[in-house]
Amino acid sequence: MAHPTPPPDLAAARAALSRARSIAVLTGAGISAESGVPTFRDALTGLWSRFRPEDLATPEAFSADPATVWSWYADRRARVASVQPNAGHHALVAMERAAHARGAAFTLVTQNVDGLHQAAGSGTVIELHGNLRRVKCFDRHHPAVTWDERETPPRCTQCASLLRPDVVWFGEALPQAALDAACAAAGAAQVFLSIGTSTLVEPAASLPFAALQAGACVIEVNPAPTPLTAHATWVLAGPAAAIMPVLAAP
Ligand code: BJW
Repeated sequence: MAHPTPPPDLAAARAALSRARSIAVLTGAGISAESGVPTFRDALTGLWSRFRPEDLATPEAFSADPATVWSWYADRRARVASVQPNAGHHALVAMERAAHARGAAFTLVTQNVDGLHQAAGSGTVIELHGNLRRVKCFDRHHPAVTWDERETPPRCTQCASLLRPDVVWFGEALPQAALDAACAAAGAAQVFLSIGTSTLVEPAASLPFAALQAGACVIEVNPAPTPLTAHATWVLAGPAAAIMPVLAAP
């Protein structure tokens, strides 16, 4: 039986990806939704529909109530430890391998803190907002490898400061090397793929616009519109786990 004709944006996006000599990808929470990791801003299921970010995802919140913030992140850490990458993550691994096989540059930038791109087998992953699986101390950023789960929060063995998740909270600077690499990739990309992000949180939200300004074609994969949608070259409206395998298929 013949394959159905793909919709025009999908066919055009596939063709652009297959020709591009440099591809940059930005992912957000939506790519992990089908792995069972909640997004932040989806109306019914997003974390921020139940919790206030200023109570949990700021350094001020941690200083005011470290036990609550530590426990909330400990729950999330336990949850991501039990989930698996989905077809969207795996499609990006295939896309990276295909790009490298034909000598094209491929840069994967993620806002996600769940480590699922690495679990799927993606090569270099630029993490803009840290990683939930890592822990560091609040005062001096000493990394912690083991800690006592009975303490909420435990203390740093080097300086006795409280331990916190190694993620980027509102008002905190992103890791400079990661941000520099992401900006460079956006500026050099011929095709920029924005997947599963609301395109609301800066500075990550500016990356697809920087790519557009530098002359890239921008593909958005998202079931809902975002501030990028009206500007994207091609919009693929739907869940990443369904669209990405089609986009990455040889
Ligand atoms: C699917 C799907 C499916 C669903 N398939 N898709 C300029 C202007 C205005 C404000 C600012 C600005 N510059 C800085 C700011 C302030 C702030 C900011 O951006 N605020 C805005 C919200 C107004 N930014 C910051 O504070 C940043 N820091 C900073 O700029 O510092 C400057 C500084 C410099 C020097 C010294 C000191 C400071 C830091 C931002 C940190 C963000 N942190 C979080 C929490 C991480 C830890 C944790 O996990 O708890 O990062 S917030 C949260 O949002 C998380 C995410 O990475 C981030 C982005 O969210 P994302 O991934 O887009 O998820 P959602 O839920 O928003 O969207 C999901 C999307 O998926 C939706 O569109 C769905 O439709 C879609 N979807 N199912 C595909 N199956």
